[in-house]
Amino acid sequence: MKMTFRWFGENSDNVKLSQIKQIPGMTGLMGFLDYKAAGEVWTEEEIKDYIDKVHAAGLECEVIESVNVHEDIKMGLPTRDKYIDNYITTIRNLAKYGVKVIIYNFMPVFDWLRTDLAHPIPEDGSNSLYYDEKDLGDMGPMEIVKKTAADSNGFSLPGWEPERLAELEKTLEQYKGMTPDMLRENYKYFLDRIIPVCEEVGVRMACHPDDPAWPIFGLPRIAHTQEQFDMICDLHDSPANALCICTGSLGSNTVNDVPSVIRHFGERGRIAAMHVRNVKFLDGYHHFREASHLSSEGDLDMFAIMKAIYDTCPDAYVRPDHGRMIWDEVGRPGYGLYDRALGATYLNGLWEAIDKMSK
Ligand code: CS2
Ligand code: MN
Repeated sequence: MKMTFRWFGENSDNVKLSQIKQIPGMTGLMGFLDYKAAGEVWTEEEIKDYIDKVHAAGLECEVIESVNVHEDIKMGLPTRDKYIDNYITTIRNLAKYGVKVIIYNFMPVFDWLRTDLAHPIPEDGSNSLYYDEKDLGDMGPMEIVKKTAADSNGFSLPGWEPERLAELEKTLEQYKGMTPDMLRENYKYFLDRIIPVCEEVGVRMACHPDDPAWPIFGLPRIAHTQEQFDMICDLHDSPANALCICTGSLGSNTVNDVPSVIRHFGERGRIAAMHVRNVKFLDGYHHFREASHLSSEGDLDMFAIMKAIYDTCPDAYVRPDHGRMIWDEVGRPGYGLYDRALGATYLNGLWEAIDKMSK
């Protein structure tokens, strides 16, 4: 297991590399060039610049997250080949600088979605990301996008890039009538082209689950249950066609038994990376908030999760995922320093205990 941290780059993060380096047991980053639009090539120069800074801070950068897939690829439009060519160039460029895993998702239009980015947690005075399907029903896609942008403390959030959302109405219209099978077919076309390149250059693609783990706004979504991930693995059978199991995303839906999903794919050698965080279910249908990482503060069993990783995919890269906003920090919602650092330390503690008890 390598414990890592998400960092958005010098100009886009309130957290400094020197601070990340001081978190006990932190080996490196899940890096991200947050200014790149989906479909653009990540140039060698940009990658080198980012990774050199990370190395200079004494951290590794073997994982890159959110090389976003252009909507034309997901929709299977004739223009997709150009964007797949670009994606392949990015994979090759990242491999040259030592990147071994690329985390991405195949969700139409939206990345993760919440109805409130700073929902007060009355028990301790902190706040966290929050979702209530009821509020979403009142809002509709355009409003949720505007609200998310307005509430993000001036940061652009991953998956919510302005360029991508400018054409929202048109894109939503284009997806009408697309079934999950059609989306899977487009996904296969993409994988069939990129995975042989990944095998050649030693990179593993890691698909992140739909978040929340159910369809939204009538869009097809195909990555939120074990059965669906089995289908994704079968689309192109290769260890390079791998997964990033995000416990909070999958765990938002009570049908998913997260430790058992980890064991299933870990045993099959398909887990390249893990996002580990906790969620707390609230009253009512599709209603939850994010919790601190500790098991007792939410509804996921973090010991069982870390044990499943230890037993079936001990080499996976792990990072704490979203944290609460605590200690008056002002930052990117979900991506402050303090609660994620506490999360990393707690997960490292679980790992140490599991490791010592296994010997
Ligand atoms: C991340 C996702 O913030 C998050 O929830 O886990 O944005 C993730 O980076 C993407 O889905 C991967 O492309
Ligand atoms: Mn995640």
